[in-house]
Order: sequence, then structure tokens, then C-alpha cells
Amino acid sequence: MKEKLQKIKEEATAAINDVNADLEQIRIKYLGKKGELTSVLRGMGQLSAEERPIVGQIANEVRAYIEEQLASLVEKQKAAATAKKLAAEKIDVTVPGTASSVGKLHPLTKIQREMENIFLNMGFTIAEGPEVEYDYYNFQALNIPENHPARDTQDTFYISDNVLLRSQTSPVQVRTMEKQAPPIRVISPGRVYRSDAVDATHSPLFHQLEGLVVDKGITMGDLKGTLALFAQTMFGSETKIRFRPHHFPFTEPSAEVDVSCFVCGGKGCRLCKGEGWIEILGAGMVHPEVLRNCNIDPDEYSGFAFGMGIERIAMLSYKIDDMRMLYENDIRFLSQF
Ligand code: 2NM
Repeated sequence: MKEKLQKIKEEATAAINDVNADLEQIRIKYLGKKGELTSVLRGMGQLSAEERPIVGQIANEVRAYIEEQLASLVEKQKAAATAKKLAAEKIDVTVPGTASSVGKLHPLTKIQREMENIFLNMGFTIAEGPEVEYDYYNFQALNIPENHPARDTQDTFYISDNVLLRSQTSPVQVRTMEKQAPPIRVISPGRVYRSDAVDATHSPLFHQLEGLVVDKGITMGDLKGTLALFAQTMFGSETKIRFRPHHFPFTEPSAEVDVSCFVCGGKGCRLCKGEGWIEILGAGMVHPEVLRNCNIDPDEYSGFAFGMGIERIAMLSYKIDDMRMLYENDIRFLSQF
């Protein structure tokens, strides 16, 4: 019987030493009601009175031993499971992360906002209007005669006889003057359309920012001061402006306005083509006929207006020599701004 117990102990130990062992099965096999140890204890009745306590003690020791081994197996299996889980979930916190690319504003949007902010800081507000416009607001109200070349279908996209894609943002200013009494100080940035062939400086869709001030006693001096401050803020505090006489149907007098070259300071270089000056906008005093069309009395009020191309300002500011770059959405180009 002692040998039987010894054998049970050895077999149980071997079974338990396997980390993958099913411990419940081992418990049932050796310690259960129908287990090997129990069957040995059942047979103890046949033993002599001297042997019974000795075998009983050995049996108890074997039971205690197996229980202890089983308990340690539980611990081992738990530790193995934890180690496996940790290995599977291992994170190397020193591995460099995957950088997510952050978007940015389009160069045209950046320049438009920069321009807007300069005028907002001077007290202008932003006015918007339709891109599909009546012939009346785009031409007639602006004193552009019926036979003017700008009205030609060669230059303007017509939707119908009297509806077109606006070729300037001036109609927004006509609409503003119609519904708002002076004093008026607005800028109108936005898309405009002209039937131009695409090249380095032309696109059928481009952007303009026009400005309008109407009040009592507004003079050419106000126009010059406003544009000088704009030019200095946009291109640098040393920038000078120069007015050259011009003609627009909607302003009188009218001028084309240049800024001193911000690359060479006026000496002449590649950017200004040796001129020392760069043309950036058109401007003038609002024609009395335009004021009258908007029910503003030109004997009481006067105003100035100006208009410039946002693409042109962006190309000058960023030294972009081909306008098409602004529309091609090439990320290698756009990511530089
Ligand atoms: C320009 C040049 C000169 C202009 C005129 C007006 C309005 F509505 F007041 F008559 N708005 N914008 C204007 C004047 C626009 O763009 C080159």
C-alpha cells in the first residue's frame, strides 16, 4: 500500500509538472471521490492496527502534497497566461509615431484674407453678392455703354440676354449703394469670370477685391491715403504708390496705380522689368452717373472706388510667375505656403 501511495504521488507529480495540464482533470483523477487516493483509503480496513495509522499518515501527506502541487500549478498557469498576454500586447513606446499631415490654407485664400484684414482694420466691412448677375448691375448701372467692348460675348459669359457671370465685383457695390445710405465703406472680394484663354497671367475664373467709400466730402486724397496704407501694409512700410491717368466708365477721374518695386526698391530689376514700379490696381472717383443710378445725390455725396486682382497680388507676394500653379492643386506647390 505504501508503494501504491508512492506511485500515486509520482504519477500525480509528473502530470502536474506539465504546464499545459488540465488541473481539474488531475484533481478528479487523484483526489476525487472515485480517485486513486480515495480508493487506497477505502482499502485501509484490511490493514493491521499498527500499519493503519502509518499508511493513513502517508496518505494524508500525499494528499497534502498533491493539493500543494495543484495550487502551485494554478499559479504557474496564471503566470504563463499573463506572460503570454504581455508579450502579445507589447508596445515599443520609443518607435517614432506616424505623423498625420496637417492641411493649410490655399495661397490665394491666405492673400485674400490678408488683404481683407488690412481693409477691415481701416473700418471697411465685407459685402458679398451673386456670381450670376444681371446685365444691369454688371454693366448698365456702372455707366458701361451698350457698345462697350467689355460687354462683348467674346469677353463676358452670358447666361441669357440680360443674365451673365459677373466680370467684376462692382455689381456688389452697386447693390450696396442701392440699399444702404452713405456713409459707405465696403470691400467686395470674390470670384469673377471673363472669357479669356488660359495662360501664365489669365484665367476665365479669377478673384477680385474691390473697395468703395461714399460719404460727404470724399476726395482723391482719401483714395491715395487708403491705397498708400494698403500698399505699405501689404508690401512693406517703404512702399510708395504712383497714380497714372487712365479711363474707366464708372470712375472720373480714373487712374492706374503702381507700387514701387518691393524687390529692388525702385532701381529696376527683373520683377518690375526695369521699371521700378509694378501695376497693382485701378481706381478713381465714383462717376456721378453711377451715384445717380443708385439714388445717391452726387451734389451731396462723393466717393472713391478701386479694384484689384487677388491672383496678381498673390503672384507678386509669393513670386509665382505662372497663374496656373494656383489652380492645379499640385501638393508639392501648395505645401510651400
Ligand atoms: C476698378 C477700377 C476703378 C469700381 C467702381 C465701382 C463702383 F461700383 F463704385 F462704381 N466699384 N469698383 C472700380 C473702379 C473698379 O477695378 C479695376
